Amino acid sequence: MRIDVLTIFPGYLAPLELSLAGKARDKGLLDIRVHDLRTWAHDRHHTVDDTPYGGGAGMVLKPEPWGEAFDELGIDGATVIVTTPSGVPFSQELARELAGRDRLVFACGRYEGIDQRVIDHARTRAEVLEISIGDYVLNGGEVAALAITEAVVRLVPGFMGNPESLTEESHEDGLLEYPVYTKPATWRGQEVPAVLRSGDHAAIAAWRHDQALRRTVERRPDLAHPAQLLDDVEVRLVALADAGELLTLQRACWVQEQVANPDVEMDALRESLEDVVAWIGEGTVLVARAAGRLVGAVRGRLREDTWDVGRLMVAPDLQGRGLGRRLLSAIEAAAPADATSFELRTGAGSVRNQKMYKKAGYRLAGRSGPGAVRMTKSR
Ligand code: JD8
Repeated sequence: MRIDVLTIFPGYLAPLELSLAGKARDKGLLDIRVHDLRTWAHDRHHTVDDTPYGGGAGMVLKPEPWGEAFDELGIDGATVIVTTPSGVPFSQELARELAGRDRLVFACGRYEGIDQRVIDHARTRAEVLEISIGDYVLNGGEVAALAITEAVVRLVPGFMGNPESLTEESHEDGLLEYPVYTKPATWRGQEVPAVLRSGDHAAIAAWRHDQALRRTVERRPDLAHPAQLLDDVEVRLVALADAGELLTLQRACWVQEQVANPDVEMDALRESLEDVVAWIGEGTVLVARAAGRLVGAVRGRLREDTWDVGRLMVAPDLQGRGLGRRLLSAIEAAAPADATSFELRTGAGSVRNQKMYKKAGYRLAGRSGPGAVRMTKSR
């Protein structure tokens, strides 16, 4: 792979000499060339910037030096990477894609950026990718070019001494890294987790996966597959602050119920936020949260000696994974001593719900108004 970097601060790319890229270069796997853009600014001061058309603060990098640099480097057919805060997010997936390219040309901007015509012109000759390494503002594109280069080069076949290690990494298998330890076994009163010294590889693998999952759900719920979110669910009493999310979840869940039971009038679909605020103050209401998201809820109210279970809801994308059963068990456990039986109502057409309730020991106990059924269970 050949990598050219165009910048007005070539010294910023010096680290490429040192690290992995340096070794790849020695192995002939990589040809990295860093170019000072001022080489193509021919006035006495090698001017590369000027004031912005339309006014405003700062300076803009002039187009001419870039054009000449592109001509001399021959960017035709290459992949030009413009690092910019307005670029597409860089990712391991994009790194894998770029690792398959033969030629990358990094255009590192400074000041307020590069004259847009440079990028539009490059698009007529090469694949151009505008990439950002994160939602924060740097002073130039060099640091991003360094980061992208390291992430890409280490994926180039033949580069990593042990390509195995690539598969187990964060963002490679969708989970964050598990904690790592080395000798000594005890340090400042802290022990290395015993499982890691057990020699039981299955247990070690399970522990590592569990640790990686916990970290991912806690730190990067956006990376966690919805199902994985359920590995870390907290079930607690409702708080007033939950009301808005509860209303939203209720409407999402009862749209499904309405579809399954078209002739049934669904109060839950017609309730306002005020209605929800009112009923979360009655009886017992439990909510389930995973990675800061309200993913389920249920309520219980005492009617004479019956614990009336209702508004059992699980986020549609998380249904069928046992959270409903867990919430049902939790609300039953919360029933006051005077409750001698449990009762709930569901749509006559809600086959999946009825199946889950039957598994939980409920039995059909007749109709409950048009299109709805009652199900009861003795305590
Ligand atoms: C290229 C000029 C500075 C940015 C005015 C501050 C990438 N993730 C990222 N954050 N920032 C950059 C980045 C910043 C750059 C340039 C990349 C060229 N600047 C500008 C706009 C506001 N100054 C980046 N990749």
